[in-house]
Amino acid sequence: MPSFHLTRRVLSLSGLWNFAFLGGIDPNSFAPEDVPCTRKALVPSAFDALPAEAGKRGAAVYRTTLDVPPGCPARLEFGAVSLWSKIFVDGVALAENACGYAPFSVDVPPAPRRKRTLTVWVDNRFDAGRVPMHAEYFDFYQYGGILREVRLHILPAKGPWIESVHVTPTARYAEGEVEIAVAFGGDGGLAAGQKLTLQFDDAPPVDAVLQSGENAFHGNAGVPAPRVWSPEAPHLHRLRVAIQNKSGLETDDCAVRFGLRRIEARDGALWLNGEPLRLRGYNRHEWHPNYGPCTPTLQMAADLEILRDLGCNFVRGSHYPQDQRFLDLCDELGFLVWEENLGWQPRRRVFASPAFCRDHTRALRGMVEASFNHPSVIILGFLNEAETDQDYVRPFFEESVAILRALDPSRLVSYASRFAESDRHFDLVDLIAINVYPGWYGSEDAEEPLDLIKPHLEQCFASLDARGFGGKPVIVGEIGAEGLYGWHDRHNDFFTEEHQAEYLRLACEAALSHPRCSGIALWQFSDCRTYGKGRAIQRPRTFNNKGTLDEYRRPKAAYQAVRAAFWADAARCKARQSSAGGASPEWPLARAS
Ligand code: ADA
Repeated sequence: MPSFHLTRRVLSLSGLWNFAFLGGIDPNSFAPEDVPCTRKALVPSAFDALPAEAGKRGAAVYRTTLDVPPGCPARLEFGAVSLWSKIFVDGVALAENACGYAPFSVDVPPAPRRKRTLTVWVDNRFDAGRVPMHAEYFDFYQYGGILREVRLHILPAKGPWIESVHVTPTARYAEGEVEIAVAFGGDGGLAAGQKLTLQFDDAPPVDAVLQSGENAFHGNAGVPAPRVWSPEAPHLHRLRVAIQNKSGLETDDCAVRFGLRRIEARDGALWLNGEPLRLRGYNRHEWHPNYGPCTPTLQMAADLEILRDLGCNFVRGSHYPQDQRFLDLCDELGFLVWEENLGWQPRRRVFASPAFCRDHTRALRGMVEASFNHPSVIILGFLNEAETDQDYVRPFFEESVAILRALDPSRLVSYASRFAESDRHFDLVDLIAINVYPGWYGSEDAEEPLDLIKPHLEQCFASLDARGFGGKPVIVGEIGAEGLYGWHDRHNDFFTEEHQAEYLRLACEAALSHPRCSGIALWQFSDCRTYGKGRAIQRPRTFNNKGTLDEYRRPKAAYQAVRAAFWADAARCKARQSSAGGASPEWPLARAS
């Protein structure tokens, strides 16, 4: 959950803003306050998902008024602005951002007046120099606009304020032990006479022990009446942190929600709270034809209800940082999430761009910071399907893994690879994720393409063991085939619902019966828009039609096939676990590397 506050004033800026779509102009050739914004646009929304600008690319301007008490600093918290954006307050450029899905924040310096003008330049044109993290060859449509909520934080005129609160369950999470890290912003640390209080749930607040002047607090604490978080019982706790002045008045506060749980990768398996874990789920794009990437919370909740009905406990948030509302729902409903940074089959020339490396790191940091306290997020990923069969990606991958581990050592790090048998960097990750499409891509010469699925998966698992990765858990990060909703044909050939259903049935069977498989994320939950350019031949309707549901969430024939496979697997895992006393799984078989 984004932080919540009782003392600090935090305003959601959701609503109608003044707006202008300018098309193909160079945003740097205009002073933002000179642009007349004669229309209104809803924030958050994607302007090019709505009828007037559907499918258009170009620059747009959003403008609104901020109400900031004179002399107070403020902070703007942007959930996501896509693709490129530049933020101005009172005509002064304060920040630029070039990762369309990553959260970021902008500090607004104090001013003597109350009314301030916020102008956001947005540009959804592809430009390898300016927005190297985005490209038109991706297999999902990238929209423009202020895609997620914007919040305005009013900060205390005289610091310090609470910059962040991180709660990490320790190895003694079941007894309620957590590690707390609070960072202060503003003038540095607490002034003489100020103190920091910590309050779990409805327990009385306690004083944190720290020296005045220290600009951070770090310590372990015990959650009173602790309850463990799990998919079956997703209990959440709350920590509220406040700064009090010497008269006992609160000058700032910040509350976060967290869960007591522990995720581990060891002995070739995944373990949640000390029990073997099998992941069953889907890759999901945040997308709906009516709203583009700005789906209403109701749709997110409906999607999770469908996933639950399908027997899933897992969502891979492909291929970008997730909307905080979605993660909140996953926390509350008990779903496990792989969250990843934006990246889609980046090639060599992309890695050569210093701007790409800078933006990728920024986005990685923004993602980890925003999601730090979500118990649902168990895996942090980056760069889907880079050329990891090559050595040139190594320094970048080493650095990204190191950044993730430094920011958050409590979660597993991974990337999805399309080189199951020739990937050169699996040694870097905690969990191996292989994306495979046997019997779909490259099956032109096969007599019976569906017969390729099982042997291919077996070969991938065997090759991983043979290359010394037997000690690492493996999941199938993607597998799937297209099926066009409503398309039936006596031949049951490619693109029919029946072919897709059989494909997914065989894929689930082959993966979930394999002793080395810790889970599967099918490609994909629901159909989504992609680009015609270059891909139109493979992508009827210019949609990626590998959804088990179509874009309106109407189930295809594959729905029942997956549902049967997932529920049967859940029952099998449960039976095995209880016969093994929960501690020693028959699957996945731990193999020495
Ligand atoms: C890839 C990719 C997905 C999607 C899928 C497909 O491996 O990661 O985003 O494009 O294949 O449908 O081909």
